[in-house]
Amino acid sequence: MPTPDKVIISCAITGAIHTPTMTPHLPITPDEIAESAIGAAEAGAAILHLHARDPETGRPDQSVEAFAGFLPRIKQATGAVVNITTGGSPYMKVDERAAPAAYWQPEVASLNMGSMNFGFFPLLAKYKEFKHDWEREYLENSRDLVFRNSFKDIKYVLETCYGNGTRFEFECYDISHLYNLAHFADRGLVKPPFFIQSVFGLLGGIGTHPEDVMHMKRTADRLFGDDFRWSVLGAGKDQFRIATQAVSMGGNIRVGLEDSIWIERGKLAETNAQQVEKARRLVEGLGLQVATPDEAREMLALKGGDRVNF
Ligand code: KMH
Ligand code: ZN
Repeated sequence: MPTPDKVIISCAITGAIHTPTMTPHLPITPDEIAESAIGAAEAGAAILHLHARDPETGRPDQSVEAFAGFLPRIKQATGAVVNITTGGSPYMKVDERAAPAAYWQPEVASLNMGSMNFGFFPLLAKYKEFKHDWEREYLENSRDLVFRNSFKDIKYVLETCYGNGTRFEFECYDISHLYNLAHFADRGLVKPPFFIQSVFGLLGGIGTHPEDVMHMKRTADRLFGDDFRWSVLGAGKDQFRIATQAVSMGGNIRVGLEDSIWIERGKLAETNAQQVEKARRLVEGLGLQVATPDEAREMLALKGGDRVNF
């Protein structure tokens, strides 16, 4: 993998793991998602990874129309690359999950590269009561949750979005997911450069030990050589430790309230921009530069911000 002189910062604005009770700063309504995303772009995020939520209950909403309230505003206000999730919530089926990316035709969409247990029930222990009825069962039911991404599911997402010129943020939660990506690459179903987002610290995926990060990187190096651009996200409290290790190894980074609600130990992040600013300081502190959206487009061979359906 070429060591980029520029570092792409992605920001994942709201996601589908954290629930409203966990932090008052989680963007939920279209206005909150738009404002938070614009703030993150202004702070230096070149790529904005977006989910949608029900504005009343904060529950993940993967309907096409749920994204209409913020996609145009984000596009008009920033030059950032829009990355729409095809992960939705891990409880959803792949056709529901892929629908928004298929319709809105973003430059980038996430693509989850393997099935896995997806346990966010440990979060239950931190909260005595919840604002909304759905939250407790959402977390509790993850004891018996398999986030399904069969080879057929992955191919479905590829076939549904590839024709639109959408390229992918390949979410790899474990070593086997890299081999799954290699399977599709070897058959010419995905084209390089591969934007590999290595996910650390989700219960059900690889851990957060520095050796885990090294192993993910060296396996990707061996499988993809110069054909991939490595990014990492550390879930929860490990977000910035993992980011620091990865940037020092030539990696790109993803932050955002989707993946961690914290800005430092025991202190809630009040905005996504706060985490992006911290990531920028980390990058510049190492003498590297934060990539602009157009530099990210160059590095990832993206189609351009105007060739979308919003
Ligand atoms: N929630 C992240 C750990 C997706 O949206 O497709 C991975 C993710 C998946 O962002
Ligand atoms: Zn996501």
